Amino acid sequence: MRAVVALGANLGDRVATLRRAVAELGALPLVDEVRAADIIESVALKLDGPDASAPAYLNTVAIVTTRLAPSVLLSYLHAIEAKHGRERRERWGDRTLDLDLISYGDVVSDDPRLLLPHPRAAERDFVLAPWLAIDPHAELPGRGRVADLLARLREVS
Ligand code: PH2
Ligand code: MG
Ligand code: MG
Repeated sequence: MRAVVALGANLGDRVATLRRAVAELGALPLVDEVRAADIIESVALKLDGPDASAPAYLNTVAIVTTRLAPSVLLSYLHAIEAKHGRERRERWGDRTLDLDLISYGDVVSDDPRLLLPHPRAAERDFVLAPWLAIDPHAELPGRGRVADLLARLREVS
């Protein structure tokens, strides 16, 4: 199965953290391959919009080929976040590492413990752009082609 994982960091040694996290994804049991996009920098998006006064994010996206069930993969993502000192204090607060499961095959799920695809992925340039860079044919299940979603996003912004 192909899973798409978005990685973000805006505290600490951001490049080292993202690189290590990609390596840790590749070392998970039942993960066969990980392909990550080049790292990009983006303004922190807060609950009330972009905030240039907050530490900037580095973001990337990894395509993970795995035989792990989505819920198991998600718990591994949380374990990798915890290992990098991730604290959960405020929603969309600054963080050393954030790993979001964006999609898992073409699964669509409204289970609140595991929403698939990720409900805000279609509005996030910093998810769509690196994803498209490593998969020009990418599709967000139920939402259409990533290339079209990104073009629409850039039209309105
Ligand atoms: N993640 C968030 C909130 N805001 N902003 C940027 N630029 N990049 C992120 O990865 C990000 C964010 C919550 O997950
Ligand atoms: Mg996130
Ligand atoms: Mg998250």
